[in-house]
Amino acid sequence: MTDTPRSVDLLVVGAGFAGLYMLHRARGQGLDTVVVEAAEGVGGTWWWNRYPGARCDVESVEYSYSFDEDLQQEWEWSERYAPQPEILRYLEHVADRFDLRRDIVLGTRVTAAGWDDAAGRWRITTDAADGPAYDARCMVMATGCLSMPMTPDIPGAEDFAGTTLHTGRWPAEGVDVTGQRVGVIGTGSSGVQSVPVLARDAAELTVFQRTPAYTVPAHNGPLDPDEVAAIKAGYPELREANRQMGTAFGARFPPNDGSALAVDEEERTEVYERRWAAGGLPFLAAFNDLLVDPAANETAADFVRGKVRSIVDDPEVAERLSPRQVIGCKRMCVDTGYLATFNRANVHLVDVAETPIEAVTPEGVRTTEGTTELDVLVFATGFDAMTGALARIAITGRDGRRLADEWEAGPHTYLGLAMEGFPNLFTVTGPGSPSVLTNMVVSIEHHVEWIGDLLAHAEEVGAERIEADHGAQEGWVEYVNAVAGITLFPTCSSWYLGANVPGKPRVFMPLPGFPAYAEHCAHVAANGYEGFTLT
Ligand code: FAD
Ligand code: N01
Repeated sequence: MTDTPRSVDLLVVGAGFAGLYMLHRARGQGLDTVVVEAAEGVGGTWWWNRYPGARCDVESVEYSYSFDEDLQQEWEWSERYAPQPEILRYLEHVADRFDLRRDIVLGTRVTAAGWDDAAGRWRITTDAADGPAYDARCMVMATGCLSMPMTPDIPGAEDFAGTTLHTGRWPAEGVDVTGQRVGVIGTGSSGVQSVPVLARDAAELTVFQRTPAYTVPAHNGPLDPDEVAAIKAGYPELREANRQMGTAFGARFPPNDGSALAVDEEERTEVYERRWAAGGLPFLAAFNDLLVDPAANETAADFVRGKVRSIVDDPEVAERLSPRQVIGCKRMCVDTGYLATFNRANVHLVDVAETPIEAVTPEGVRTTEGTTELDVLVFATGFDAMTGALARIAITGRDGRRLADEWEAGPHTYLGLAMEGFPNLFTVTGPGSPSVLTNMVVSIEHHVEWIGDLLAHAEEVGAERIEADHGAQEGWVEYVNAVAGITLFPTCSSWYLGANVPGKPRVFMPLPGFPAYAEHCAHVAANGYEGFTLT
């Protein structure tokens, strides 16, 4: 670390969708801004997650920035759900197009940030041996909700003689599994996307499943140029509709405003069949009470279990692949041929809820039933979500308050954007905001613009410090808990609740429902940023 810190108006941590746009926006407001990114390239999620089959599950034409009309008109998406390399190319293009790279420091992890109250500045340290430390008037944590991979602590894992991989840290040069015996632990979205692709090349593929996932077909394919032309012609309207979040998700989820229980079984099944045929996450918008009424939810869950039985040839395998938890309670998966993959002779399913993993040995994975010998072991075991990346930075606010202590019993934020005790520090898609329950690009653009407006307002009124009030923050935490409590989300062990991380407090972290959230944020701004103290 060099002795002289680099002094900036704004330091942004992370160069994914959020960090890139924050830099562009802040520069546009005349703020001297630097982005510090741990990866060796821009792109965030799409730089790290290079596993075979990785792609978005919100349609590409919507899972993209709306802030620049020329960009959205000129960029051509190839498929309904773009594959990872294409989304990465898009974000690299954005970095080049808006000349962002000159203010992005790559390969550098922020390790600590401490608020110097006398100076009114953040003092920031990184892991760079020869780079500068930073000091900044403001900080924006664009560190990502799903950027800190989780590998379970399985005895013997370090002794495995073959290749060990995590889907969220897949090597850029790729991995050739041709003729190899591959094991995949985990059947969330990453497992569900990678299994069909790995199965094509591997000699044998064994899937170690603890909880079966609900998965709906993507029906992915090349985009129809006429459809794209129509979307582009109406892009401003489509983006605005998504921002209004009339459908609660920030993407075209044609809503059905009726209850699943208000129609007879025949009509209900017809609705589900239509949604299944259309594919993707809008399946969960088939009726308006699927995420609030257990009986309504069960009708959708039962329909999907019926599909599992119809696709998977072996009835015992189908039974093991049939989820029992509330549908949507864990993030639903969107797949390309996942269930049918289990009809292949080289694919095997091990139910580790029934026969738990005891250890990883040099040869493979040992369950209570025996050892599966492997050449490659893939952990598709997810992330320390929403707070994981923030928790790994030693953040110390006013009066020496440590974020780690403040969040010991679960994250406390105001609007998911700021924390009391931590002046001039903002989070994009932080806990307490809708974030992962939405099309995240819509949420990210909303947050970046809202933070940008707040910084501009502070400048206008001559304020140097912006801090959330204790009462506003605690009221917000209560509100988030109350809204989550109306839904079925907290009813199963999901990463939304932190249940996948040993010792993490079980608190439902995202806020369901964007429309009310966006309205609330607009109201706060219109009332002179009520709930914040500006001095
Ligand atoms: P990220 O893209 O996660 O970027 C955060 C960056 O911060 C990372 O590059 C990380 O290295 C960096 N960072 C973190 N801590 C530090 C530190 N201390 N110092 C320096 N750098 C740091 N969402 C959707 O809405 N639709 C989808 O289809 C979708 N598909 C997904 C597919 C996968 C495989 C995954 C994992 C997630 C997906 N998501 C999807 C969620 C996705 O994370 C967001 O859509 C979006 O990419 C998040 O952008 P971000 O900039 O907020 O965070
Ligand atoms: O991670 P996950 P992910 N032994 O946490 C299992 C986004 N995303 O990377 O459910 C055995 O969902 C765990 O089992 P259980 C999306 O938001 C999107 O797949 O805890 N198994 C589970 O099956 C998504 O939700 C896409 O019982 C163990 C799996 O590992 C989020 O990222 C693609 C285990 C983890 O699933 C995370 O998805 C990829 C153990 N010890 C990601 N520990 C798209 O499609 C964990 N598991 C756009």
